[in-house]
Amino acid sequence: MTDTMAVCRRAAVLIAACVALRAGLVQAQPNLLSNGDFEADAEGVTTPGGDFGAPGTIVSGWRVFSVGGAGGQMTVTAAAGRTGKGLEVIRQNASGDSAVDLDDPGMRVVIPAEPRVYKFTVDARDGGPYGTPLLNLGAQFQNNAFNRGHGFDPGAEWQTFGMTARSDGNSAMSVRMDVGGAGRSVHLDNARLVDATYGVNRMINGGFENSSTGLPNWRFFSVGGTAGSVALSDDAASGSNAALLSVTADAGGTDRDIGLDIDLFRMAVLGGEELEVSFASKKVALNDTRIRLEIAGFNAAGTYTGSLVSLMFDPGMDAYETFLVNTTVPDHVAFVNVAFRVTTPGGVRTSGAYLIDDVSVIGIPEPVSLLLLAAGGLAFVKRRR
Ligand SMILES: [Ca+2]
Ligand SMILES: [Ca+2]
Ligand SMILES: [Ca+2]
Repeated sequence: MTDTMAVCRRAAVLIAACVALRAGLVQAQPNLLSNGDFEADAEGVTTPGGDFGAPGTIVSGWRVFSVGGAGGQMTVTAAAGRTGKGLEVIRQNASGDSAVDLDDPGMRVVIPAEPRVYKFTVDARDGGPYGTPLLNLGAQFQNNAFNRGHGFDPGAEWQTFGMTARSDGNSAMSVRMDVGGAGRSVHLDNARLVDATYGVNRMINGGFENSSTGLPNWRFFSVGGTAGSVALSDDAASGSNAALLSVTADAGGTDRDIGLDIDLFRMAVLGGEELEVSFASKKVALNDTRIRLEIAGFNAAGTYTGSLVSLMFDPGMDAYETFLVNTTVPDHVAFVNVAFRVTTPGGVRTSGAYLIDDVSVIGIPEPVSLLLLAAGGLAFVKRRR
């Protein structure tokens, strides 16, 4: 065998390893939270009343606390469970602070000491004596500048809410759930924190399956005199639901704009990384239109820095088509918005309607790091023999 052939054969083995690794990466990541499903403790376990701080001692795997007269109470109960038991969180007063979190030296999740992306999701519904207009989800880091939080309004039915965050390069992080002010309560279950740096869809509710009544983690916007709507449709590319974006009028003032995006819940990204973006779409209205995917970049301070992707697609009316785009994140970009708008073939926004489903944004390793990972994987296999 010539040297060239040997090199090629080795390269072929590595490429095969890369393909296998890539397939492996797109599998579910392990939940980094212990007792995220709240099944570890007995039915009826509850906090003591008054001020308390209980890292890992009342609700396994979590710190539950109430300070400054907040009147917090957390109870493990099947009544609060989506599957099995869940956690009921009540807060009586606006004063002080009360939450379920991991922000204690003995509780934080150990993570690699390098910038990575994490995805935190939880199932929630209004419950207990009050319900709540606000469920706060947060990610907490040693460098507070990296802390991130988003507010959601749970309804009567279970929905899955979530967020992404960039880690600060330190080796531990916390997540937090609370209900803010006075006279509020929520039922929580299936809290999940995964490393979403590679091979994990970072979109929260990208398949529109997180709710049977609405589109949590999305925003429909219509400003400047435009008119339209977004609704769940059961004409889905996969699962039970898709989003139906209808634009009935795109005329009005100079500030007009209309579409579907995640601007309130921008996705965490890493400068320099490569993203694979895909979505499925089907045209609904008869007129000759396009659907435009726009990925807008923002720096760590939240300032818009330019567009990463602005492309028009032309799916047919008979069946869903899936579109795939790769993009490299500029170094200064820390968050992105993902937006869909309806345009003419010439790119001018116009009336029209599209079904959208299976929106996915996945970080993919660069070929070099993929090769290193594959080589590391092979070395690991060798060592275990
Ligand atoms: Ca459970
Ligand atoms: Ca509510
Ligand atoms: Ca779906």
